[in-house]
Amino acid sequence: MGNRSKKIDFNKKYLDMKEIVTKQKSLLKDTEKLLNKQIEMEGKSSAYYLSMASWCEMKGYENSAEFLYRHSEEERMHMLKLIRYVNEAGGHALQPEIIGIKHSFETLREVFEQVLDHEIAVTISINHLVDHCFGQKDFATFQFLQWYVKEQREEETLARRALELFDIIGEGGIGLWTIDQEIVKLEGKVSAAQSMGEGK
Ligand code: OFO
Repeated sequence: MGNRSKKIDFNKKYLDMKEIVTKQKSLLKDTEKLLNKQIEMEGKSSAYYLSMASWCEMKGYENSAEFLYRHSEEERMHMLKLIRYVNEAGGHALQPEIIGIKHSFETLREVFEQVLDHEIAVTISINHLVDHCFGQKDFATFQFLQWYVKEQREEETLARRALELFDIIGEGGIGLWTIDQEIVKLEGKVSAAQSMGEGK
């Protein structure tokens, strides 16, 4: 057999194989749809935090800006992780269209109030997805999502701690400057506290 016909033979086998794999697709349509909605939500989180980071940087809140730039990157990673999972499970992950991102904020406190509101909305969405997968006996996706359940617990706590700083320190005098200094230290403290709670 010449090289060319070997190549054709291989291509044919590969196409047949793809068909077999597609028939064995494990993801239900409803689950795929919900996962795509979650992809959109993570993409929006990334864009929200990027916009907030830029506002903070422009206003001179450098540490808050760093904190939010980093979180924007993390949310993008959450989105990519979901995209790869959906495609590996035989579905089609869709690049979300992101519009309507807010660019201006009244105060630094408003930024962190919105971070907390947004993280609570993400947790509700993840819980709904987990509940759906359990109901459908899709235990593979259920297990995959446990990472997000844990991540949300940490992110919600982090957002709460950030907001508490405004009440504890106060915004008058050098208060805002101090809050901006303290915000970056929170991450280490929250993850250490959670590791201790998990007995690590
Ligand atoms: Fe904090 O949103 Fe991702 O998971």
